[in-house]
Amino acid sequence: VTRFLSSGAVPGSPTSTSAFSAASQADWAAKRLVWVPSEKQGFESASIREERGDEVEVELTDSQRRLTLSREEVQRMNPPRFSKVEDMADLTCLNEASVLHNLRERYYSGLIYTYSGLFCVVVNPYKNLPIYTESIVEMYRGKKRHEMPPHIYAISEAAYRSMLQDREDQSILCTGESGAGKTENTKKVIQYLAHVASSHKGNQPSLAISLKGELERQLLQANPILEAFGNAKTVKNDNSSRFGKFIRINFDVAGYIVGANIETYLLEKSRATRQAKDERTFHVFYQLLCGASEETRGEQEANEYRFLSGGSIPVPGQSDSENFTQTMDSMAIMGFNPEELLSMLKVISAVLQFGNISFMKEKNQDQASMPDNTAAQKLCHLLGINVLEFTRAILTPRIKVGREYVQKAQTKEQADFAVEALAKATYERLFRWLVHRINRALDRRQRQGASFIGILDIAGFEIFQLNSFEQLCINYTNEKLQQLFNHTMFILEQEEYQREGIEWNFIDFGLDLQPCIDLIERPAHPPGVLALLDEECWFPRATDRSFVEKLSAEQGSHPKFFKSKQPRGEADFSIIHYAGKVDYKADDWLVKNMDPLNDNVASLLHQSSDHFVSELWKEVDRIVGLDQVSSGENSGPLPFGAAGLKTKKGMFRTVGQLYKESLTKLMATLRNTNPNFLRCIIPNHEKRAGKLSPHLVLDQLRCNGVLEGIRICRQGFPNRIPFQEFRQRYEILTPNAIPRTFMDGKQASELMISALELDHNLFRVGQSKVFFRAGVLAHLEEERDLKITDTIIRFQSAARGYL
Ligand code: AOV
Ligand code: MG
Repeated sequence: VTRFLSSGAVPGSPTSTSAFSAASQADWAAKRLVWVPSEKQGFESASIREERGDEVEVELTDSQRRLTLSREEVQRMNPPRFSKVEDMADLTCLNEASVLHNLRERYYSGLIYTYSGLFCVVVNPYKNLPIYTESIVEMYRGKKRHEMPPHIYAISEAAYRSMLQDREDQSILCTGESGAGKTENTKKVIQYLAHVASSHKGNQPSLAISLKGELERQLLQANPILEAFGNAKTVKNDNSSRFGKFIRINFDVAGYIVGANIETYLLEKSRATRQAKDERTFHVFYQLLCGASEETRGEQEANEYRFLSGGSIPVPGQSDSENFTQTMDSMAIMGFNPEELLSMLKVISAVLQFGNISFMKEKNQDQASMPDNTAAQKLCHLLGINVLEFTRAILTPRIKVGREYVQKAQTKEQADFAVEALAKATYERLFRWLVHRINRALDRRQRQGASFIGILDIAGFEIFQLNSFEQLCINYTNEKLQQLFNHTMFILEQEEYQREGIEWNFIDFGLDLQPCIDLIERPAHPPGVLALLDEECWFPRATDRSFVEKLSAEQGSHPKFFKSKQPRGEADFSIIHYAGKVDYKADDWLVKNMDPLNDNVASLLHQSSDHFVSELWKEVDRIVGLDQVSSGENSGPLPFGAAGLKTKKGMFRTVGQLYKESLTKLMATLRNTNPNFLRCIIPNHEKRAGKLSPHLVLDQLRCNGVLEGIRICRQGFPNRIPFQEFRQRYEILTPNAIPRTFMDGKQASELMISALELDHNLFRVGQSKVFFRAGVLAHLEEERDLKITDTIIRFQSAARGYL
């Protein structure tokens, strides 16, 4: 088992690795090995043959082919003793190639976790490794980070200890693209904490078996439930989270769990009604269709529902009917009662039934009609509303014109739109209720927590061919998180330098991201994307097009903004995010931002005879009615022109506003915590174990700031060695510098450094360590190797002569 945790090197310190003989080190030094770019492998190994000014001639190790490259293209290789290092900050040659090489070597040895200075990188293994058992949890319990190989448990442990010791709230932030492993690791954090911080075990020897308390058991069930309702199979991930979440676990002073709370963000509700090819809607729909009794689910099959675009698509290795049982079990453990379960299932069925309502165009008229009301009857039965009232509310809703209400016939398009919007809203409300209900179960204990650990699992940065409003929100979130990351790293670096008394002016790289964040969230002078979108939503006869025009007029000269060259081209505008340029298409943004609903039907639902349904629809005052959007010359289904608004502008919050507010709140919470970052990396897009696509990994390292972190590191003095270790390892290079008598570490190190005649710009001497620029240690290593080989050779010949 430990094979999957450690490479055999002594954890934490590459300098104590003796796996490489002096001879192999010397061999390495003589070859002058470097990494050169390679189409297939990302980088491949080569040795320098000749250097001519800015050019270098190299020979590829594998093919012996010779190449001439510019000096920037070749990256120095680390000495062999740095092979598979657990912390990449220890690498002396800090470059992209070495980082990739190290991650790859470790990955192929089943070592998926690697530190990079202050944060941790994990590469998705796509297979179950035996590293998450309770005995491994026990191994990490109470250990310091450097005492054990890198692991999500080590991060959880560090967060837990630091919460207890420093009385500071903690956060664990998982980022990475779809399928990278954020959700899996989130679950491991909870598993770890539920195990080590349970008040129901361990220190009570009377309990023979380790029984988890009810709270811990419930906490562990929260994820399966949320996944059933909020996850779906996408082309990228068979269990893709279609919402973001922040799980906050509260602890008492003694470190026992006293409760938990879950905050969710931006459920992708459109999935409830439409799915792309080869994708599924939320798992729970299939679970219901496969697992529930006929009585509960009705008699229809998956391919008879229009909202299940692909019919029944199985997920490899998963059984929907078994998962149904598990979901139901989890909800039972969570304390849901049978009525609640049945009510939820009915609402899920209702969402499907919405899709089976179909409208016709009346002859010679624009007006919609509903010739067959079978589906509507089923729907209304499930939702406890009157079918005639429902039909009227859909086909001829009452709309306020001036001071009076009139009935206005709807077109087929309008009726279809209304039904789809209602289905999505119903599902979203069900999801919200579910989260609320889980929170009630987890947070019911009255005891106030002393401190908390928050675990964030959100969608990572997304760049598709064309990107919509959802991607803007996701990328905006990632932009903010990256800013927090850069800022944190900067603060911590700065503190370390200060502690060591080193003069160094660090630049806050968090500031680099501010212009892009402003471009999105700035309220005015000039307004950013979200503010302009809001403004346009209230503007008469506004369209997605007029929004793009205003945005281009206001932000056209912003350095992070690009207006599309062709006005009707593929993209409408582009934003230069920290992770790359993203092309956005503004179709339907006004509708997505306003999220209008047929408020006639909403009021019916609010008055439903079914208590559960009326509870779901109790807040109807925030709805923007369909009547508040009038026809225009737009391409979207419902062009805007906010005529005669019933809902006052001040009361109503747009989707963008709500999102910005919840994000602001989240960031404020995170800023008050000590953040621990986990960067999840997807190794390939085929969901395959044992395959690492180098360019895919490099792209992610670029996006998630690992390489950026290294760039920042390189500006300072990334390698640090305690005085004692420095002297032990390199005194061989300065044989007569230090007197034989006792001397303190700092003084000895200073004498050695002056004997080494290092340029002052290459090092700093702190209070307990020597700090070096990137690459200096590699140089010292080479020198040391030559010296040792030399000594060995002399010793050998001396020995031979002696014989
Ligand atoms: P995500 O959360 O980052 O994607 P997941 O955590 O759902 O990704 O991981 C995707 C799949 O990869 C899982 O269903 C597992 O099969 C596998 N996997 C990930 N991490 C591990 C691991 N440590 N050990 C074994 N298998 C793993 V998304 O929610 O789509 O952004 O939106
Ligand atoms: Mg996920």
